[in-house]
Amino acid sequence: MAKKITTLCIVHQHPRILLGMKKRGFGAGKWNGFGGKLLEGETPEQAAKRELQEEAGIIVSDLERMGVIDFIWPDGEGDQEVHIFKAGNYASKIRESEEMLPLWFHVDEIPFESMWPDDKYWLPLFLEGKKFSGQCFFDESGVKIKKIFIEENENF
Ligand code: 8WW
Repeated sequence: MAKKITTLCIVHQHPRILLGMKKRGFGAGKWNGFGGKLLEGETPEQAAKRELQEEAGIIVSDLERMGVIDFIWPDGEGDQEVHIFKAGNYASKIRESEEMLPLWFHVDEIPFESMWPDDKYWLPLFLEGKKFSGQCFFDESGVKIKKIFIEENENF
């Protein structure tokens, strides 16, 4: 089966970032960026913009592609190639949706204990403006990462 391509977008207005509490579906109960699957014919950037509008009610024009991570699961079913974007300015007003409850966090108070366990490895790179790529291998429970490899890549 082909690996799913998904997106993740975090609004960064230093010293704060916008995250959302996922209210249902995959990753429910975790704080995360906004994103999800690509619709047919969409580029990752187009999908990231659409998901920000659907999930947080905001419109962004400029996205910076910060990294790509392969999430690899034991059964192969949940494998994803996630394209991670940074947004700065946005238009319209942030609103809650059925998927997400958006909230600003100070960069020194990011709720890593309520986030996917890999995020603590790459989010600091993201916040420093460094580009990265990586692979994260999960066990069945999704709690432990068996192995992780993240690297900065100037040629990304
Ligand atoms: N931060 N998976 C993208 C997504 C894909 C499909 C449906 C959302 C992870 C983060 N996000 C995700 S999935 C986000 C909804 C992760 C494993 N570690 N870390």
